[in-house]
Amino acid sequence: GDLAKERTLAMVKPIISDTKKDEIMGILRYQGFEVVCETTMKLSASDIEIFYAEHKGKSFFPNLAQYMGSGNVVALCLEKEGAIKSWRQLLGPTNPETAKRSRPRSLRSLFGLDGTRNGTHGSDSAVSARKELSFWFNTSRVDIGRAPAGDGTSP
Ligand code: DGI
Repeated sequence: GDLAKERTLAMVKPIISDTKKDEIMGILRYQGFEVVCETTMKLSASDIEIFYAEHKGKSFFPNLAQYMGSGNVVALCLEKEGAIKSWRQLLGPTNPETAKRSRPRSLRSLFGLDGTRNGTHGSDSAVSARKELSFWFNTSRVDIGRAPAGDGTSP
């Protein structure tokens, strides 16, 4: 294809991680995503405040934090041409109820439980993919790509 290979951060969130992980791995491989690396961890409250820092203080944050700390999270570094946008498309809308109506075959439609417990995650941009991959993985071992110009990390 014409698109550059990209890496993005995916998560299979609690509850779903115990029951639907293998099914989701099958779907993502069928859709052409390569799993570069994978780890499973139960996040602490402070981990969740770091990962979801942009949402701290919002009305839904307590529910989000409770859910994300309620069990294992599977984190995946996925690679594909145009991976960031492609994975967001496979996820579907943030709210599973919306996803069921507009994108019935999306992962959040198929596996999400409600607006908080939507089951799966994907980075929404190249900047957040770098940030989120570096949260989960040792960046001296996992190539997370070049820093976009102007974020202060380029030479
Ligand atoms: O990038 P997304 O996960 O699609 O969405 P986001 O970054 O805006 O929000 C992060 C997570 O927080 C989302 O996956 C589910 C939860 N969330 C977002 N907006 C709401 C919400 N949960 C509830 N209950 N209500 C919301 O409005």
